[in-house]
Amino acid sequence: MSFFQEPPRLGNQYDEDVLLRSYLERVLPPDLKASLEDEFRELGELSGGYFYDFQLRDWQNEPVLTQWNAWGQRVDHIEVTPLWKEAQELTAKRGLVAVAYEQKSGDRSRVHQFALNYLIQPSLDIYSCPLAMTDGAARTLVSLGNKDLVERALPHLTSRDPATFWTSGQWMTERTGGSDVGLTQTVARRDAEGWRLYGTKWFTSATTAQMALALARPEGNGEGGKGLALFYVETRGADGRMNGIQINRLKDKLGTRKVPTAELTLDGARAVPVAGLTDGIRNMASMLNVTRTWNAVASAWMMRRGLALSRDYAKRRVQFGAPLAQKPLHVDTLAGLEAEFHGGFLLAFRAAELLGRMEAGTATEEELLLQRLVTPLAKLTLGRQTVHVASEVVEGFGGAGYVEDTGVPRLLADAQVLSIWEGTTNVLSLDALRAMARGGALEALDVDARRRLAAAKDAGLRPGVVVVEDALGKARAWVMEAMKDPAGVEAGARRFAL
Ligand code: MFK
Ligand code: FAD
Repeated sequence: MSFFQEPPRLGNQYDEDVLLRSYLERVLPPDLKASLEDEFRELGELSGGYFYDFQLRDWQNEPVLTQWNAWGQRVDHIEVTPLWKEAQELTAKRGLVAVAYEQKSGDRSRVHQFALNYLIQPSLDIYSCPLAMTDGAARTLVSLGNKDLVERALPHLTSRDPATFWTSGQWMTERTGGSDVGLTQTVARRDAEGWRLYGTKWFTSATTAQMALALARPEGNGEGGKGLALFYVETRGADGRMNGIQINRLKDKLGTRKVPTAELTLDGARAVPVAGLTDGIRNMASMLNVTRTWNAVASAWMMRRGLALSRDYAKRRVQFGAPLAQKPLHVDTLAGLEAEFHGGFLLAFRAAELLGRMEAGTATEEELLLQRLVTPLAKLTLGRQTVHVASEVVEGFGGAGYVEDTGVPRLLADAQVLSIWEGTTNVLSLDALRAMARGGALEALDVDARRRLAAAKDAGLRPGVVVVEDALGKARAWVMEAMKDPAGVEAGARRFAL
């Protein structure tokens, strides 16, 4: 009889995730955890069942841009994939953004929100991209305290009703630079009715968003990031026509192919300054803080999905007389990846915890310093880890891992973006140095690490403690050396951060 290999299958992604459940047990008060358990289990079921099957069926669909209608009018309509349409409904109904703003889980609201997203997003084809930016925009409007814009946009960004829910874009990168955003060439001009933007935005993901926060230079302002201002833009007018915005094309990308990432021309787009007419980059920082935390947690959920598929496949694939799950070397390979994923998961959720405490106003001074440093460290570390883990996952499936309709290659192609967008590894390593330069952050990290090491020692986890102590010792030695040679600091920033 012919042989056919059974594909990998997923069960309930909450019940099967020992790490997530033990983590939530540790960080959520028992009553809160009990009250959220049904929600987690339902999303775990959808993620391993309905949406995973949908994702496999939907794999060939991609967003389509229609620039003109039959009568020659510019329409710039993007049709997203069927799965993305359902993801939008689900997001609103399950409060995948809203949970962080409702604050029903107090200073654990971010842990609650990110646990929900961690469970469901691996099956939603990077719909997390618009959600991260939506969340970042909501936080930025709240932080900068523009009352009119908060009243106008926040109810939409945090809505639980699919009919009124909005997503937001984040328009920073231009042809001149995505790292050095201070080179931005888009200008803002004031006329009798207000401000209008003129320029090109070179990478705008989730271009179906109803609004965006955009950087532009008010005419007459100086150069650099200080001369930029942060603007609020609604993408369409009340008549449904584009607001002085043209979508030139969708990018043809290595991965994230379900995400419509466009090049835009802004030709008189109406815009409203969010907070004054300078310091746009500083004002964008709370958005970056949120989206980089999403990026770190997204890296964790991508690693987890790859490993869940690999573990299941190892039970089904027989080579040399036994399932791979019984071959010591294959088991050892998966165990190494699992350990890497566990470390990454805990770092990403640490960033989420700190963000939640900062937003709820319960963070100590030490935690505020930690939050500023841990966010870039988590984003950059997990971004690199995920590429490595995804590559091993592909190899662990052998040739099937290289064949698109198994769904496995997509994991690697999508993982590669995590170290590029929201600031590359190098740029975030330099950001971590900047965070430390303010003083106190490295000390806060050291104190936090020592406290955790002491607890680990008490729990009898000696081998792990030795490894971490060694890494901390190296980091301290690097700082001492770096202080003697400031020129070497920049060159070594990435090694230090990782
Ligand atoms: C799946 C989940 C993920 C979803 C992803 C969504 C899709 C992807 C969308 C994108 O990729 S959006 C584009 C993301 N772009 C970046 O992340 C830009 C990367 N470049 C940097 O981060 C540069 O470091 C930066 C542009 C900030 C450098 O510009 P400057 O002009 O040299 O800024 P400078 O002087 O370092 O900082 C200006 C101010 O901002 C300073 O404050 P002051 O004016 O008070 O001195 C900084 O302290 C502050 N600042 C900068 N970075 C900060 C920050 N504050 C807090 N946190 C930070 N990270
Ligand atoms: P560059 O800045 O040219 O960087 C090239 C290399 O130089 C990198 O390896 C970088 O690490 C390195 N480098 C840069 N500066 C330094 C330095 N000082 N020291 C050492 N090394 C350095 N942007 C948006 O604004 N909105 C979006 O919605 C958006 N969506 C995106 C979606 C996708 C799929 C992708 C791939 C990108 C998206 N981006 C978006 C853009 C993204 O944020 C930028 O591509 C990224 O920040 C890097 O900028 P760059 O492409 O100009 O690369």
